[in-house]
Order: sequence, then structure tokens, then C-alpha cells
Amino acid sequence: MGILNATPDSFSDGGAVPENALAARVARIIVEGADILDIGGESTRPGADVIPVEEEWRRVAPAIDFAVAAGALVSIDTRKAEVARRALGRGARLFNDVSALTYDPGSMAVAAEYAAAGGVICLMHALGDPKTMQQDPHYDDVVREVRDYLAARVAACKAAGIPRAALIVDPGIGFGKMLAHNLTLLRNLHAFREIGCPVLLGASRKGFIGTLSGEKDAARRAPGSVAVALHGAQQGVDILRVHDVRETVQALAVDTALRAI
Ligand code: HH2
Repeated sequence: MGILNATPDSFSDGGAVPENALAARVARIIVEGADILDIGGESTRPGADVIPVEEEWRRVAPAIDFAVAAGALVSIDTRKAEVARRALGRGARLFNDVSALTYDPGSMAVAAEYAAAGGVICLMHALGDPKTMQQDPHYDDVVREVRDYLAARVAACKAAGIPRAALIVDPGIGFGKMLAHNLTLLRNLHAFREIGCPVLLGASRKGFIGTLSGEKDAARRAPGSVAVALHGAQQGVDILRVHDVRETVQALAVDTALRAI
């Protein structure tokens, strides 16, 4: 899964996102080998502010159109039911919600629409919301608590008529987790397979890679991100959410060949 941030601050000029730059980014992620394009218009970085629906939609709509036209499987990374519903109407087939459908009361109904259209929903664990989540998060047993939470969200979806086959689970690396929590989750990814849904891992360029490596610039964390991606793949993760698609695809090809019996 290649990440496309349709946020003005992810472009160097800091202004409106130029459409030709957006189209080029979409094309590059596909050419580099991503099977899924994850398009987001609202940053969920620690401390980030919420933006209105219309602003988020204005940011993501052109990227969705480019990606659908290019034949990509499009994922919409949003916590807002209305943005997800519009994206479905424009051809997105994966609803990636970092709040596991808890942020917006309308999200469960939209998730059911995705499932009915043959789409899928990614349920991610987060402790608290992005504004406050890194303020001293506490767990007694992080693996058990995250796994139980995701299993409960899968059960809630099933109760709403969404089949397990339409669900993906994600431990939510960096969302209300300190370094030790992230490392414990990464060492125990197999625990999430017990839920019975495909597992998605989003660790690319995240803060813990900076902490471990000393690299303060997130854009220069590809090597550490690839290391985590390989580790995830070896632990049976089904989908890797990454910024550095070409580097990850190449590393996975070599790693897969080395491990073939
Ligand atoms: N992480 C981010 C956003 N969406 N979705 C899933 N399923 N899993 C993740 O780990 C995940 C996610 C982080 O978002 P942000 O901090 O805005 O940066 P970026 O989108 O560049 O990764």
C-alpha cells in the first residue's frame, strides 16, 4: 500500500496542491509497484488539528479521480463518514479508518456500504485522538489490549452486518504508543493474525524509527522503514503501508527469494 498525502503541508511550496504534481505522484506510486493507493487529506500526526469535511474532500477528490482512472485499488484514509461515502461514490474500495469506525457515528453505516460494494474496511487501534495520543499512554499488556480492542471492533462490525471477510486489522504503530509499546507490538505481530482478518502494518517513517536511528528528518527514514517492512512481512503481515514504495518492493523481492525453500 503506497501512501499519498494530499495535504498542502506535504508539498514543498506549502500552498494548494498542484494537480499535475498530484497526478505524477499517483502515477509514480503505481509504477513503483504498489497494489493499493492510500489517499489521505487530513494529517493524523501527533498534535494535528481536525479539518472540515469540505476541505478534506477538496484535497483528496482529484487524487482519487487520478488513481481510479489509472486502474488502482484506492483506499481512502479518513475518519469522516461523509468523506468515505463520497470516496466510495468516486471508486474507492478501501475505507481506512484510524479510529476503527469510532470517531464518526455515521462511519459504521458507510463501512457497510463499502462491504456491500465488494470493498474492505481497515480497523486500526489508536489510544486517544491524534491531538493528545502521545501524552503518556499507558497499557498493562499492550499486545493483549490492542488485540482485544481490534477483536471487539471486528465483532461490532459483524453485529452491524459486515462480514469478517471485508475487514482488515492494524495495531496502529505510533498512535498512542511509546517506543517500548511500538517495539513490543512489532515483535508480536503474529498475535493479530489470531483475530482471523488480514493484518496491515503502517510503520513507515514513523517517530520510533527516528528515535532508534537518530534521524530527525522523516523523509530520510527509508532504510529504517524498509527494515520494519521486512520484519513485518516475515511475521506474516498481509499489507504494508509505506511511503518508499520502490525501496520496499525491491527489498521484499530479494527477501522473498532468499527465504524460498
Ligand atoms: N498511519 C498514519 C495514517 N494512516 N492508517 C493505517 N491503517 N495505519 C497506520 O499506521 C496509519 C494510517 C500516519 O499518518 P500521518 O501521521 O498523517 O502520516 P503519513 O500519512 O504520512 O504516514
